[in-house]
Order: sequence, then C-alpha cells, then structure tokens
Amino acid sequence: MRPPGEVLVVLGAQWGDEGKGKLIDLLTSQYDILARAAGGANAGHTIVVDGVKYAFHLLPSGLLNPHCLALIGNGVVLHVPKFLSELASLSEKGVRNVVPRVRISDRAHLLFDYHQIVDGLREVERGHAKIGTTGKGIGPCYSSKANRTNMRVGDLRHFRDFPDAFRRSLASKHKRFHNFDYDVRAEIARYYEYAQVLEPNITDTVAELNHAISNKEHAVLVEGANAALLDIDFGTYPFVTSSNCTAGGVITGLGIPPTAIDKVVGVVKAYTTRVGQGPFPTELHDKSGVTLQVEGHEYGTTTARPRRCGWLDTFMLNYTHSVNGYTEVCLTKLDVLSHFETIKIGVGYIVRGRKMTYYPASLKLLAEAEVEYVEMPGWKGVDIMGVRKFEDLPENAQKYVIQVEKLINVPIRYVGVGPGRDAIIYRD
Ligand code: 2SA
Ligand code: GDP
Ligand code: MG
Repeated sequence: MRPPGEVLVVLGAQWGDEGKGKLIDLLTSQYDILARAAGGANAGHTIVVDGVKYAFHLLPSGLLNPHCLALIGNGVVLHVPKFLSELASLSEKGVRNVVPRVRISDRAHLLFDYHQIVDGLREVERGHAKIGTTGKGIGPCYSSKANRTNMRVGDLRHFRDFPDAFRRSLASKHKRFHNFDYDVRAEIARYYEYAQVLEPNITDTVAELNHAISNKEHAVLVEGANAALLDIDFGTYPFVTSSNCTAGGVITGLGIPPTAIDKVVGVVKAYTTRVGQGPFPTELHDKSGVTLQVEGHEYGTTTARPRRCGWLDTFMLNYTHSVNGYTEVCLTKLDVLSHFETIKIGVGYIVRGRKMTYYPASLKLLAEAEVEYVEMPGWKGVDIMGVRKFEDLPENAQKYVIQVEKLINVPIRYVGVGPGRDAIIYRD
C-alpha cells in the first residue's frame, strides 16, 4: 500500500487512449480512493481481467479492486442513466459491493439527454468544420455550467424545486435549436426516480477528500480522463474537449490544493494517435500508419471510430510535460513498434523556415509545421510481449526507450509490452 495521504495523478500526455486504464488497474491495489476529476462519458478505459472485458466511461476503473472507494469529483459531468447502467453492468459481471463504494460530488454537474441532442445538432451546424465529438453531450453540458444555467447533482436533493429549474435550464437550448423533440415530463419523472436511487451516494467529496489527505487516512489515485492535447486551454482548440484534462483540472475538479499532489505519471503511447478532427503534425498517411492502426487495434473505446496514427512526437510531449509536470512516464504499446524496420521520433517543428521553440497555439502554424525526425533502427519480427525485464528487450528497443527518455527528460518507469494486465516492465 502507498502511504496514507499520498496523491498520485495519472494523466494522458497526448490525444487520449494512451493506455491509462491499464496503468490505473495495476496501481489501484495500492490506493484506497480512486477519483475522477473531469470529463464525462467521453472517457473510455478498457481493462481485461481473467478474460472478462470491462469498459469504463464514467466510473473510476479502480472499482475492480473490492477495497477501493470510487469518487466522482465536482469537475465531472454526470449522465445519470449511463452511470447507473455502468454500475449495473459491473455488478452483473460479479464485481462485489459496487454501489456502496461510490461517492458522487454534490457539486458535479448533471448532463441531461438534451445536452446529447444539442451536441449532435451543433456538429451538424458546424458542417465541414465539425469537431468530431463523441456525441456524449460534453460541450453543451460544460457550456450550461459556464452559463450558470445548469443543475448539479446536489439539486436532486431538493426535488420540489427541480422541475422548474430543469425547464429553465432547457429553455435557452430549446429556443436556440428550434424546439427539438424532447419529452420534458418523462425526463423529470425519470429524475425523480434517480434522485431516490442516488441519494445514499451523494456527498461533499471536497470535504471527504481533503479530510482523507490532510489527516493522512487514505492514499488517493486520480484517474485522468482524455488527455493534454484535448484540454480546452492547452489542447489544439477548437478540436478539443470542453474540460481541463491537464494537472490544473485535477485541482479544480476535485477541490484539492496543488501542494497535495505528490506524483504525476504521464502516460505516453510509443507512437501517437488521435480521434476526430484537428491538426496532427506526425500523422502518417502511408502503409506505416495503417500498420500502427491494425497492429495497435486503434479503434475508440467510446465511439469505435478508427484512430488516426503517426510517429511519437517528443516536441509535443515536452510541451505537455511543461504544463503537467510529469514526475515519471509510463510508455505503452512498445510491442506495436515490433512491426517496423526503422522507427521515427518527431523532435522539433520548422515553420516558415524557422525552428519553433515552443508548441504553438495557432492551428495555422501547426498545419504548416514540418516535423524534424530522428530515425532509429527497429527490432522487426521480435515478439517482446513476454518480456518482463528491461535488459531482456532487444537492444534496439532498449535504445528507443532510452532515447525517448532523453528527449523528454523524464524517467520512464513503466514500459507496456502488450494489452494483458501483466504485460509491463518496471524500471527503477
Ligand atoms: P467531446 O465529445 O466534446 O469531448 O469531443 C471533443 C474532441 O475530443 C475528442 N475526444 C477523444 N479523443 C480520444 N479519446 C477520447 N476518449 C477516450 C476513449 C478516453 C480517454 O477511449 O474513448 O482516452 O480517456 C476522447 N474524448 C473526446 C473527440 O474525438 C473530439 O475530437
Ligand atoms: P485509455 O483511455 O488511455 O485508458 O486507453 P484505452 O483503454 O482507450 O486504449 C488503450 C488500449 O491499448 C486498450 O485496449 C488497452 O488494452 C491497450 N493497451 C494498453 N497498454 C498496452 C500495451 O502496452 N500494448 C498493447 N498492445 N496494448 C496496450
Ligand atoms: Mg480511451
């Protein structure tokens, strides 16, 4: 077990789907509280245990550990039906004592079905400029939150006021999108039921978490959703999600002070993938890109969309490191690179003949960026999935990991060599 009071944060360092779920699953047994700070059902971790596949979207995946409390922080947007169906599916698969181990922040925002409808309508409106959202209503819900018209989980406790407040919160969206079809009465009736069901799980998570940390009662693992380049402030705006999925979002999404965080693990895929639209300087449009997609099974957990694939980009990783402050890195999917004669790593961008010194905010500059690469010999054909010691990796694979470590200047503590729970190499 980790020392009580310790807070470890796991964050996606690229555009998501780096394999955070597997690392979290490995670490959970050492923590008592697993917390989600941001996002909603647009996150997706896949964990396979004893041949049983568990897909998590809203619930922290640490629930698989029967001793863990799962905490949904104030920064999360909660779609109650999805949340309840995920809970039910875990119980059906035999995960014990699930419901009493869940805590939901009374400050978390409710994501209603109409937010999902509006998500779709907005995408249609954007036409060619569409973002390629997951359709889960994330943007519209955070926009209601910022507009100060939305409702929070705690509002379910005062149900007498709920129907009027709900109608008011819906009104502006209804007006803006021409009275789209929506059965308001049925939705309110459903929420009356949900209010009874959720009541025992609603709590002041800010108080509970800070108490656990400052009194050194429990060790806490914060499970990042989405990733740095999808962050609303630091990502490739507007092709981003609507929450802060970098380290800052952990603090505001849970209500803990920055000084409470002890470690930040950046999860980095050994190459790069992206779902949806937006710039991607190291993207491959050739046979190598297809190899990464096929061999890496690069299809989204949430939407099953094929992921765009390209080489690792350490210029981008240096940027996300400067924002997130990784104390260590977990490099995943090294095994997928076993299919290449040579492997490239993006190390810098040249724009209009000048070397960039920092990852640009401008999408125009990103679109124009010519990537500088270093090229390394691969270990083609050598199956590394069974390797558990760093020294047993082929020499070129070791060199690749060490080169990445040098380029990002963060220790690589874990190296993923396969999808299985145990397919990981620890480095001291
Ligand atoms: P949204 O639905 O408004 O958040 O979509 C906005 C953009 O953000 C992208 N996006 C994602 N891209 C990759 N993976 C996502 N979720 C992962 C999953 C979860 C993870 O496995 O499904 O890694 O934690 C995700 N969520 C949002 C989306 O494609 C749009 O470009
Ligand atoms: P997350 O959203 O960051 O948790 O990632 P996802 O679960 O959406 O996608 C990562 C996928 O990669 C999952 O299907 C994992 O089982 C798989 N995976 C994780 N680590 C490795 C690895 O080291 N090698 C291989 N081949 N697959 C991995
Ligand atoms: Mg994912």
